Amino acid sequence: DLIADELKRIIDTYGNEGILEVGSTLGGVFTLLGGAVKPWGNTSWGTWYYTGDIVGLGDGLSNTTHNDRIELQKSNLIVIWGGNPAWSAQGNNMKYFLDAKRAGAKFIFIDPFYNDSAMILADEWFPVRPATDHALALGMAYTLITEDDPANNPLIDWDFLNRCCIGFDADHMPEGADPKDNFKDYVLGTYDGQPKTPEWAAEICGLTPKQIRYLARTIGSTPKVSLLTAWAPARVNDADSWPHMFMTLGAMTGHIGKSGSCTGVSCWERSADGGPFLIGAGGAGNPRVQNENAIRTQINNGELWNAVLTGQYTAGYNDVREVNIQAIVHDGSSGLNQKVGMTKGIEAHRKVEFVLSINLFLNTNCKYSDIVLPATTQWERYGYLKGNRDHLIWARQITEPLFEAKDDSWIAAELAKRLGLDADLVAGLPPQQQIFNQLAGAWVLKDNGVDRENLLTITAEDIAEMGVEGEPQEGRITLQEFKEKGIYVVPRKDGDNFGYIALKDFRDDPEANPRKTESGLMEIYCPAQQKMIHDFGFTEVDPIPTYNRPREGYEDTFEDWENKVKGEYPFQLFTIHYRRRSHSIFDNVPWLREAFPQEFIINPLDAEALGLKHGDIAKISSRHGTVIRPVFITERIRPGVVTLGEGAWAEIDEETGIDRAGATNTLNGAYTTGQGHQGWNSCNVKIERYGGPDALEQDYLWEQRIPIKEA
Ligand SMILES: Nc1nc2c(c(=O)[nH]1)N[C@H]1C(S)=C(S)[C@@H](COP(=O)(O)OP(=O)(O)OC[C@H]3O[C@@H](n4cnc5c(=O)[nH]c(N)nc54)[C@H](O)[C@@H]3O)O[C@H]1N2
Ligand SMILES: Nc1nc2c(c(=O)[nH]1)N[C@H]1C(S)=C(S)[C@@H](COP(=O)(O)OP(=O)(O)OC[C@H]3O[C@@H](n4cnc5c(=O)[nH]c(N)nc54)[C@H](O)[C@@H]3O)O[C@H]1N2
Ligand SMILES: [Mo]
Repeated sequence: DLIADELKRIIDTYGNEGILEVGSTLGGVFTLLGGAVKPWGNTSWGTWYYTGDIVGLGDGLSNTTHNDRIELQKSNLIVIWGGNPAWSAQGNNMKYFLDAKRAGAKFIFIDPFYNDSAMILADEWFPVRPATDHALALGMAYTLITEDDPANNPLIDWDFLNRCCIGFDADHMPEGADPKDNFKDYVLGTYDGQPKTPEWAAEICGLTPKQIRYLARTIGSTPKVSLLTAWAPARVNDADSWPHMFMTLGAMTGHIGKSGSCTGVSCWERSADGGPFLIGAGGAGNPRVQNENAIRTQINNGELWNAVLTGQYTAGYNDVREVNIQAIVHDGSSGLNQKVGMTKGIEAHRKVEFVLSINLFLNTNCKYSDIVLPATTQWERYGYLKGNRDHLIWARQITEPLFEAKDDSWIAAELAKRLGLDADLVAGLPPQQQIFNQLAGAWVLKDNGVDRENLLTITAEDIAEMGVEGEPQEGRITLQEFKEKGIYVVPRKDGDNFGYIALKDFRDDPEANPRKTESGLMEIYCPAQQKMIHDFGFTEVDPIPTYNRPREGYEDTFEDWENKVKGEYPFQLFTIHYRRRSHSIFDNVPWLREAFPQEFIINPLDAEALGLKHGDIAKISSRHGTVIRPVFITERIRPGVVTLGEGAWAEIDEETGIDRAGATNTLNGAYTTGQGHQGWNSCNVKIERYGGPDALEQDYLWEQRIPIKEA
């Protein structure tokens, strides 16, 4: 009743633009109510989101243009450029990398941190500075161009560049473009007077010129290379041209579309295994909730909290609009903790008239809410289906709902009733029916690799037992077997019909199998990308992948970059996805806190200079906020660079404003750049000694956020 009254009041007073919905479990309610303001902008993929596709590398498969896990075993060399599958892959995809290692592949890691994946796989580690990968790649491109000798030392795949790409050199520019604007002349510095030599790149990226040449020569001369990156290097301010650069490097070295060779993103559920899915669940079958008259206002994540505070946001190029947000609804979100600029975010939450959170736990936004509703966890619900390329998992309920927790659908329906909306439509089908529909629709590819068959045989008794409506059907395994095992894995072997060599059709015959670009080719010169970035209205890029100096990258650690005078924030922070939790989820679990401390990782040289000993408490400040955390000293991180796992639950001291928990978005500032992604791995900080180990109690000993201590 309280929530319904408050939402009504806000809409009556300020209109639908008075409500900001960060999350989606009440999506149907807001749609029927006439809409709410939504945040926009990619999180996970960084700049791969739009850029990978528009330049012609991405293929709609979540930008995963890498080969499948069996092809991976045929590579001579696997480059993991900013990726840590041991911590962040969904599932045991490290096994696929280990299979490749056992089959003889050599591994190179390009990462500021010698991560756990590198510890297991790496033959060589190149500790690049964060947010400088583009400069490194340009230095490599220079080496390839100047050292390539088709007869005696072939490093560049001219056949691929000439047949499959436009824009590499003056002879391959699209009609109407100035031939001087080609990539090769940019790298050589023909017209801008700045050759992008390994020496030029070294100054920015921190590898030596010798290392940069070695990387170029090795990748250029090795026959079969999987050139893989995860999303982290693209979650950097102003990195819109990075995917373009990565594609260009792959195209130059020709590691695209061949057995054992590929260039693409290998991350999360797609780590080490590219290609279309071989198995999948059916749809839940819920009716669509639609309302043509609902408002469509969207505000970019980078200026979301600022828009709440100032009443202005960017809607496109030269298009600043007014908005008056007076309610924030976190329906299944950790948006306050997880979006850039949390310090301003907290101010914004305090400024508005009403904040509601619906969550499984009392996370950060709950703390700054007027009303919190406890939702059931996945363990208290009927279950769900989830998978990856060759797995499907059926997770089933393990407990009845605890205490007062209610399903999101129940909450939405109860609210809808009070707002005079169609509660049944908003709630969707009963949970059993939704799961049944997904099971009945589950499919798996037949051995011929083309046709689908039902995954499950379902009997009339199964249907009666689930208490749902449906028809019996024939499939590969019985419902009972799937229920017992909880998982089905598509069997794989070399030579089966499920193998995947990304972009092979394109390489073999680009005319018959064009990319989805204007030219149908890979566009090293890409006007469409330039226009798209321009139209977002934040920053600009060139049609070729030129280097853009990122805000709060390495260069910004200097007050005077030309004369190399260090500034107030001399260190670079990147915020790794941490093994203790999934983003902010489970950060409250004391066992996990004890097992995987929220430590600030720093190199011994830096620690010594700062007078920090292992376990001391460091005070880390950026232009946007301050945290304190124990230090972990290790040579596994390069000097000048520090990391802190993202996702800790902020614990801001009301008096000092210091965050004791080390929530990284206390430090990450909000910027709007390029395509409106968030640049979490570009952040400048200063570091001071705060005290000895006793200056801050270990977080696993802290009192938990449990509001109801007794039943
Ligand atoms: N500094 C920094 N920040 C980052 C990143 C980074 O690298 N560095 N990474 C970013 C990335 S890639 C991502 S994807 C985002 C993730 O950002 P979020 O998705 O906001 O983060 P989560 O912590 O996963 O929050 C999900 C919330 O939903 C709740 N929840 C889960 N299931 C349900 C449900 O069924 N019903 C309801 N009502 N609630 C539910 C969980 O308890 C949790 O509080 O974080 C981003 N933030
Ligand atoms: N345990 C756990 N797993 C997760 C998640 C989680 O929160 N916890 N989140 C999931 C989600 S939503 C996502 S989007 C993925 C993200 O997965 P990734 O994008 O792979 O995420 P990260 O762990 O941030 O970074 C991977 C590696 O990149 C390095 N790195 C960081 N910045 C740079 C850079 O500028 N250049 C280079 N070369 N390397 C850099 C880091 O040191 C790290 O070793 O992880 C998923 N998996
Ligand atoms: Mo993500």
